[in-house]
Amino acid sequence: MSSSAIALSWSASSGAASYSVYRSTTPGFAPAAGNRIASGVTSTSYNSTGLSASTTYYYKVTASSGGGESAASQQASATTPAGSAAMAELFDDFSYTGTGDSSFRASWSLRSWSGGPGVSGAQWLPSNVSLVADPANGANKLMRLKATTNGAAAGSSHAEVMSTSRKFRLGTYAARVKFYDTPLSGARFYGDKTIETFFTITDYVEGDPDYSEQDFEYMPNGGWGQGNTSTMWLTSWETTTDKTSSLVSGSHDGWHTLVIHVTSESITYYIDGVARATHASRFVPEEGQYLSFQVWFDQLDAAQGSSRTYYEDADWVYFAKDAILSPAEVDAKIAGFRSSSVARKDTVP
Ligand SMILES: [Ca+2]
Ligand SMILES: [Ca+2]
Repeated sequence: MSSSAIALSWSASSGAASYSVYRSTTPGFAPAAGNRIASGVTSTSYNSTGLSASTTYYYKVTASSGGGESAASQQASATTPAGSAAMAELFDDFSYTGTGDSSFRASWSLRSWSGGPGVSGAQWLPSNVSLVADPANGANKLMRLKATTNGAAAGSSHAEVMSTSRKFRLGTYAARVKFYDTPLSGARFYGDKTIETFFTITDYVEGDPDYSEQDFEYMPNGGWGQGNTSTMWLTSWETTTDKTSSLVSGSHDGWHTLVIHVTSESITYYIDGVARATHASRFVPEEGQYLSFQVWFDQLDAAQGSSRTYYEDADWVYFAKDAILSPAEVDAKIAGFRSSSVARKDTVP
């Protein structure tokens, strides 16, 4: 045990295919999606990371088999020693005056170069990114990305915001993002296959054996073989040719907290505290990645010549290096930054 990690082990349960691990600082807690820190664990041990010093943590483990998830184990607890091992982390509340703000530009780059993905000939415009007041909280700012079209490639533009640093590999990634089914302006045409995203990515080099990507890609108007059905795609890439996708069908219009756990064994995607997909170890990135947001068109309804603008809003983004935080712990982290008036922090080396 260190001041930031506790090693857990338990006895094998007969018939168990895998285990889930739950953590809380509240004794007698009920295991739930929001306090799960691992699922699909096939060994009988787990290293619980991302802990605070001098804190008592409570754990429960469940076994999963073909028949579902077992009742939780007895509660176990341990208290971390005092220590100064601060976890490296990034938090950005997007509290900038505008995208021209030098502190914004130091951390984020706005794409202006053309090319894939998406509709060939569309532009990627820095002016499609702005900082707007949060209608729900006047003290809060949101980063807004827009994609506009008039049905023609030449009349279309996309948006991308990418971290200037490529240093994010193992750990917990999170963002609070608002997806929209209905355009900001103009009519919704289901032939517009719009993609609203939060993702991580290395530099794109065709054939690079260490290329990787972990994506939340929401398509409000369907696409990619899903007809007009709103679909969230959870995709991991290992090289530019090998990928695996998990689909969550249905509208995701509105605010969502998106979390990705990337360990040396697996990648797990959470939407609002619920684990939606776990991808195998070969998809785990070998190199540091960027954090990125995009809104773009994969296809256009070329029969419609009226102007329409699709969009998404990002409230904040967070990363904890080499530490796994449950979605509930991420929420507590964000609340802590805000209560101490931290709008941006980056201690990730
Ligand atoms: Ca890889
Ligand atoms: Ca914010």
